[in-house]
Amino acid sequence: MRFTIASTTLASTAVITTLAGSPAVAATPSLPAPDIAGVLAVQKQAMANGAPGALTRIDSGNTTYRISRGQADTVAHTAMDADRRFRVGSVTKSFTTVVLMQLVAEGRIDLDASANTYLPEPLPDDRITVRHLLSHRSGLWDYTNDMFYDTVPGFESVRNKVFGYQELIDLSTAHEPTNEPGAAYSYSNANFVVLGEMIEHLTGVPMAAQYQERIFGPLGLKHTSYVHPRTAISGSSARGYLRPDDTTLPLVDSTEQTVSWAQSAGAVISNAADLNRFFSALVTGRLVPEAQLRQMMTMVPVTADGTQSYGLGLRARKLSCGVTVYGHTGTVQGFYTYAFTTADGKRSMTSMANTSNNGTVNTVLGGTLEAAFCGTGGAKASLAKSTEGETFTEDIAPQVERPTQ
Ligand code: REX
Repeated sequence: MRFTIASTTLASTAVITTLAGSPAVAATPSLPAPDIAGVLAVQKQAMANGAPGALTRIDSGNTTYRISRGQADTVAHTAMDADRRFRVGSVTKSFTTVVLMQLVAEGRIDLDASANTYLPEPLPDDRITVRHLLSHRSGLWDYTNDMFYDTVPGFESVRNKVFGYQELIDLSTAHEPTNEPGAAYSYSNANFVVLGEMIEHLTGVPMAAQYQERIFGPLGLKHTSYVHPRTAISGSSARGYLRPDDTTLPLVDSTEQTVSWAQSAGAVISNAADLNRFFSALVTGRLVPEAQLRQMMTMVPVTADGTQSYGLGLRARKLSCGVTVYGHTGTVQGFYTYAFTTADGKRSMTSMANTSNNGTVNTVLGGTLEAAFCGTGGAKASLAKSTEGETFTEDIAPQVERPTQ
C-alpha cells in the first residue's frame, strides 16, 4: 500500500510516494529535504536550452519522488515520466567495475598487475596496470575524440556498426598515449573497452551474462539490460535526440544504435529506479566486499577546485552543502544521465535529459544533484551558475564550436 501525493500540470509531473505504515522520516537526518520545486526549475531550464524532456527520481529512505517534464517522444507527443528506460552511457563503467572487482575479490585479478597479464593481445605498454585502466590513468587515447569530431556524421557512421574490442583498442593505440601510465588522469573510453575484453577473455563469459548474473539478477534490476549489439530499447522508454553541431538544424532521433563504439564502457540500458537501487546497493556493500568497495571509493580530485573526483569506475561530487555523493554521469547520443547516492546509500538520485551534444543542458541538469541532496539553497545557486554561461562538461569528446549560419 502506498500513499501518494500527485501534482500534475500539462507541463510537469511531481509524484511523491511514501511506504504506508512507515513514518516519512528523512533517511539521512543531516540532509535537508529534497527541493522538488528546485528539481522542476532545473528541468524547465534544461528544456529552455533544448532538451525535449527530463526526468528525475529521488529515493530517500522510504520516500520516492518522481519528477518529470516535457516529452519522451517528440513525434508521438508522449509525455516524459520518471519510470522510462534510457541509455545510461558511462554509468555502464560502474557496472563493469563491479564485475571486475568481484573477480579481484575472487583472487582472479590483481589490481596492480600489468593489464597485459590478462589480455589476449598486449597493450603497447606493459606498465599499464588494471588500476590505471579503472582510474583513467593508463594514458590510452580516447578514440571517441576522432570518431565524434563531427557529431552527426560521426554518429551515423557507427550507429549500426558492430566493433570487436580489439578494433576499438587499435583505434586508441594508433595514437600516442596522453601520458605515462599512472602519471595523470585522462578520461578515456578505451580503458573500459580493455576491461570488457579482459573480463571476457579471463572468464570466457560474455559481458551480458556477467552483468546479468552478478548484478541485474541479484539486485532484481528488471528494467536494466545489456543488449549489445542489438539496437532497440524495449519497454517504456524515452527517445533520445542528438543536437547537430550546426544548432540551426533539427535534433536527430538517435534512439536506436548498437552503442558498439562503447560496449563495456557505455552500452547499458536502465531506468532511474534501477540506477538508484544499484548505487545504493554498491555503497552499502551488497555488490563487492568492503576491501574492494574501499578501493572503488578512494577518490582523487580531477578538477582544480576539488569538487569532482574519480575513484575506480566511480565519480564523486562534493556539493555546495558539503555533502559528497558517489555515482557516475553518462553521455550517449540523445541522453545525458546523472546517477548518484550518498555515502550511506540512503538517498539516491537519477536524472536524465533526452538530448546531448549540448553542454548547457548537461551542466544545467547537474543542478538536480544540488536540489536533491542540498535542498532549496543548492538548486538556486546551481541554476544561477549554469545560466551565467558557466558550462563545464566533464570528459566528453570535444563539443566543436561552429559559426552559426
Ligand atoms: C561520446 C560523444 C561521449 C557523444 C562519450 N560517452 O564518450 C561516454 C560517456 C560513453 O558517457 N562519457 C561521459 C556526443 C562523459 C561520462 O563519463 O559522463 N558528442 C554527444 C559528440 C561531440 O559527438 N562532438 O554529445 O552525444
